[in-house]
Amino acid sequence: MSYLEEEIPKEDVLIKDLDKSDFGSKLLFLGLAQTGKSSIIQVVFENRDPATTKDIPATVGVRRRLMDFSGLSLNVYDVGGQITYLEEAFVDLRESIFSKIKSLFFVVDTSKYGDFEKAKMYFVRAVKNLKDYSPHGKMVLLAHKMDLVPKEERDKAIEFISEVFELEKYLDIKVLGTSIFEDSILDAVEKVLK
Ligand SMILES: Nc1nc2c(ncn2[C@@H]2O[C@H](COP(=O)(O)OP(=O)(O)OP(=O)(O)O)[C@@H](O)[C@H]2O)c(=O)[nH]1
Ligand SMILES: [Mg+2]
Repeated sequence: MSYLEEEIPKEDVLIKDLDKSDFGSKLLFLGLAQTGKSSIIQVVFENRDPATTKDIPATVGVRRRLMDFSGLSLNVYDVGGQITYLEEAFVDLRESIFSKIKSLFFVVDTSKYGDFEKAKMYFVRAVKNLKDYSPHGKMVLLAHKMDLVPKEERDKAIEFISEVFELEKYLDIKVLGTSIFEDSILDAVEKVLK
């Protein structure tokens, strides 16, 4: 029996056995805690009202959701950003998490300059793992929560993030300013999935 014929839980599942994950295009959301990963997933793919995302609990472990979006079947992985879960994803679950990725969204809270260096450590590890396990996977850096940055400072914020993350080293990784309260998040996801 193929995987698709099995009962696939459509709702959120906590990942323990990742072997049977061949369904649709795999997207991976990574980033430090509270940067907005689960909010993005729920607003973009599940039409959640952005104003209600404050109630989303911190993600425990790695969650996977199967969904349809613009005619695509998606297999969306949401890794809890607390250090324990990140380490679990980068070490114990590395191969399962980083294999067969179509798009990796690395999410940074643009308003939290103080966290950039810590985020960068995981960013660099994510780049390496993607290269090792999904060489054709595409990665994008989301300079998220842009609504918290005054409009006239947004270009500067993007420039600063590009410098801190040394994006000149990774010519295929773009940085996109996003917010769940603006069209920018949908535009960014559509651009990456194209
Ligand atoms: N201002 C602003 N807040 C946002 C945005 N996106 C998410 N948030 C808020 O950020 C907080 C954390 O959101 P989550 O989606 O739970 O963050 P997470 O990255 O999934 O966190 P972990 O599961 O702990 O890794 C919530 O209060 C959201 O409402 C955004 O674009 N702008
Ligand atoms: Mg979360």
